[in-house]
Amino acid sequence: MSDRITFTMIKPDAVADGHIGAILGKIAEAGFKIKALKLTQLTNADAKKFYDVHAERPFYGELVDFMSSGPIVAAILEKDNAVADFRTLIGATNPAEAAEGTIRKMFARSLGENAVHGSDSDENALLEARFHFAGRELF
Ligand code: 3AN
Repeated sequence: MSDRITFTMIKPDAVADGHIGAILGKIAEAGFKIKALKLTQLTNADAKKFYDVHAERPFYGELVDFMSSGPIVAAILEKDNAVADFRTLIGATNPAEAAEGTIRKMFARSLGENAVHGSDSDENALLEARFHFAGRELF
């Protein structure tokens, strides 16, 4: 399954703004099957671990504080070419640069509070999926 799954989070901004249903609708419309799904909240330590690859970036502290600031929706999604197709669906990191009709263009607040996460490789998709879900939560 490794080249057919990606991992996503609906971030605290989009959850607080009431966009869970609309975002899941866009994901389903685009042909992704939901393999796992939950509403949860990252602790500060969880967010630090999840974003460890960005530890040296200047926005790391801000990112960790934001990602642990409120509930998120975590999901594992399945589709052919899942990682690349999902990144196309969500759009550029900065919503100001995201294409019309993308999730970030429609729902993100800003570069830092950009509505959704999408894995950047098959390898990271598996690591991120395992970070958030136990085997028995996967369908
Ligand atoms: P993407 O989520 O599009 O893969 P990354 O991996 O470069 O983008 O960044 C991870 C997350 O860090 C982004 N989703 C965004 O929330 C945050 N981020 C990225 N660049 C900045 C920045 N310059 N200032 C604040 N937050 C940022």
